[in-house]
Amino acid sequence: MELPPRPTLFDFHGVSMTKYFTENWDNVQAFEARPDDILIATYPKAGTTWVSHILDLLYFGSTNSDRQTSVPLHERVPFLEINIPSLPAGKDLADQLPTTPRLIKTHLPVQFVPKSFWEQHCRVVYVARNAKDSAVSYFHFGRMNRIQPEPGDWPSFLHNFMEGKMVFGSWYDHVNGWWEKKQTYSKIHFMFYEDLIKNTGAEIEQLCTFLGLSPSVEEKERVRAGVTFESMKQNKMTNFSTVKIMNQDVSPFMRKGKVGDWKNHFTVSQNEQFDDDYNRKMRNPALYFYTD
Ligand code: PPS
Repeated sequence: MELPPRPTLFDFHGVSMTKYFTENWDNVQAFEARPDDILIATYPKAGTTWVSHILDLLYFGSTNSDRQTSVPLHERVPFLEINIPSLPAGKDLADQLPTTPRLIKTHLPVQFVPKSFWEQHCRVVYVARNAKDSAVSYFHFGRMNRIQPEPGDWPSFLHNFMEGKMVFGSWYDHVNGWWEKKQTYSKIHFMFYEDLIKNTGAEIEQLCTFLGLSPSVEEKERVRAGVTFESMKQNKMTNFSTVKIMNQDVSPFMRKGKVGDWKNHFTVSQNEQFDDDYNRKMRNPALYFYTD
């Protein structure tokens, strides 16, 4: 496969985007969701892959072992809006999913989600991660992933993050937008990466309640053991090692998987500026993130 060129950002209906997520726009918007589809929505680097794997194991882990050993997670849980030359479009993969339910990933801000998901009252699992660790993870992802714009150096990347000049736009708008949606649309389960790190088992329990699943104790334990950072890092079906556009020698996809790695990247002055800006943009005390 010929590697695609790195894209540039442009303003797309008020959100920074690249051609790899906008060129199939009309088809994506026309996606026909089914009532039992489950949408996994996140700002990039919030734990999408982790939660996708948890859901895939909860639904299909005990019934179909070939799926777990030979189908990469990004095919089991297609990325709806992705459209890269010489690879199948995410929308087509989603259309062709043979499973019930269909698990579908998106990074779209809430206002861009195809309307059929709301019309069909689909369940949505939204995962949020604190802004500082999200920025750090996104920076390293930009270094290793050819379909991201050139990330530049860390200070300029952080500046752009604060300005919302990232693929899928502003972290602040994304998280606030989905949080507001949750106030009026009851079928959103809003999760935090930091809670998953702190108590994976309890988070899996809550997911099961939201999804109406009642796995046995043994099944839940199997899921928990299969989704640890180390296990997903070793697992070729979840570590993206089969994906050519990512150069894992530059930075592995399963990089650190920690809360607080931002402390190894932010200078004292960057942290102060970030906090000032953050406090202006994130005024809702109910939406609180742990950063340690
Ligand atoms: S993407 O490309 O937007 O879909 O990335 P996403 O999957 O949302 O986020 C990648 C970060 O999640 C970490 N990760 C995990 N952390 C802990 N445990 C598990 N099991 C796990 N799986 C993925 C991954 O390491 C990325 O974070 P960083 O901080 O870069 O390590």
